[in-house]
Amino acid sequence: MSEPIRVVVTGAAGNIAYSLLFSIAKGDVFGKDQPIILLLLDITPMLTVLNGVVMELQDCALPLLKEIIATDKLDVAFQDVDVAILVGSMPRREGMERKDLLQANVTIFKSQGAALDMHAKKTVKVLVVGNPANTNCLIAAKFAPSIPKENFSCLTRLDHNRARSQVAMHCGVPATHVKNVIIWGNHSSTQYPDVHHCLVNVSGSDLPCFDAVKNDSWLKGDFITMVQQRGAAVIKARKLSSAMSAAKAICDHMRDIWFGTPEGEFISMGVYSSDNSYKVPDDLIYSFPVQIKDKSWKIVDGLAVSDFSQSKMDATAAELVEERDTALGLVGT
Ligand SMILES: NC(=O)c1ccc[n+]([C@@H]2O[C@H](COP(=O)([O-])OP(=O)(O)OC[C@H]3O[C@@H](n4cnc5c(N)ncnc54)[C@H](O)[C@@H]3O)[C@@H](O)[C@H]2O)c1
Ligand SMILES: *[C@@H]1O[C@H](CO)[C@@H](O)[C@H](O)[C@H]1NC(C)=O
Ligand SMILES: *[C@@H]1O[C@H](CO)[C@@H](O)[C@H](O)[C@H]1NC(C)=O
Ligand SMILES: *[C@@H]1O[C@H](CO)[C@@H](O)[C@H](O)[C@H]1NC(C)=O
Ligand SMILES: *[C@@H]1O[C@H](CO)[C@@H](O)[C@H](O)[C@H]1NC(C)=O
Ligand SMILES: CC(=O)N[C@H]1CO[C@H](CO)[C@@H](O)[C@@H]1O
Repeated sequence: MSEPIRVVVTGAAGNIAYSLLFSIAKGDVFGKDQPIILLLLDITPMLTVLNGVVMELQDCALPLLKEIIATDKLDVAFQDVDVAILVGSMPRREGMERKDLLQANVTIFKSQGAALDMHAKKTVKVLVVGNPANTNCLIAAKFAPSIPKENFSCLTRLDHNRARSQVAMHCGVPATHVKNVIIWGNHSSTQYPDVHHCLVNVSGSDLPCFDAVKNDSWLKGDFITMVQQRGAAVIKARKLSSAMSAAKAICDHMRDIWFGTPEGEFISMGVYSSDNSYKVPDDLIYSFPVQIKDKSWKIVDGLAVSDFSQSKMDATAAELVEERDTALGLVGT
């Protein structure tokens, strides 16, 4: 057995973490022979609840889980971590304006970025889930200048999985037979779920998605809005935001960072833009199609982009530019 790795999860007393921690601790992400030390961060008023989560993890009697450290202190939580999954963010309260929420959220990610900079391993892989995920991720990266920006990513894998599953259900095939959907941009209702490069395995051979689905108006209309608004639909039905599916997507995302993406396939994640790929402005965390090998990602280049697609990709980029500039003003850089 190898040395244990140290994995911190923030918002550890919350909804998503309740599903996520079990999957990580039983080996779904880092493999069945990788021992794990879990560091669990939440805010002081949640420590009692967090202690209940710790008891349940102990009661799972899992062989890979070597130690659990629950804390409300950033320096303890981020000490020597190999992986940081930042789930916790500021819950919306009655009467809070959008700007107040953004202020509250970016303040959290500024201090967590600074703590990563001081205490984490320089090779740490940081995944930001808490909303607004793209902008929070950018802020954390900016306040951790000693860690490469490439090591920061934000979650759009849930949107990716939603798109994949909708196409699969439409074609009557398992979700694993649908590959290379793309989520472009912000993790919000302006994201662009793109199936122009998606392939569907129908009776043994890969068909372009449009040929497999045989309903262009659905793919260019209702399919896109359904994926964009799926989060809101889940909240409306469940009175809580997506948690089981978010945890599954976090596991998929981190497993791909750790072990790489399958040959010939790409997945979606929010990563740092720095080479104007697909005309996306630099210095954003923007969701792109990426392939991962040896724990490094690369944006898939050379994909043909129609005018229809480019306009949607530009719109979600514009939203992120605006949010970044507001956020940077709020944290004072
Ligand atoms: N990117 C995505 O695809 C995606 C999907 C679903 C949810 N989300 C977001 O994930 C976040 C968490 O969702 P949830 O359902 O688990 O929420 P939740 O409210 O159940 O849990 C959040 C937890 O974070 C904690 N927290 C708040 N501030 C913190 C801080 N400064 N440090 C550490 N912990 C802190 C809270 O105390 C709480 O226990 C939300 O922002 C949600 O919008 C993102
Ligand atoms: C800040 O986080 C809360 C809780 O996750 C979220 O509801 C809110 O929309 C976020 N703020 C912004 C500006 O997105
Ligand atoms: C970008 O997406 C986030 C959710 O991650 C959302 O809270 C935010 O409002 C969006 N940005 C803008 C400027 O609308
Ligand atoms: C498609 O799926 C079948 C199993 O149903 C598998 O045998 C085949 O190899 C797959 N084809 C491709 C191109 O992935
Ligand atoms: C295509 O999808 C739309 C929904 O977007 C549906 O109303 C229509 O019946 C579908 N057409 C065919 C031929 O299945
Ligand atoms: C995912 C990723 O980009 N990881 C990189 C993090 O930084 C180290 C250097 O500190 C690189 O070796 C990794 O490839």
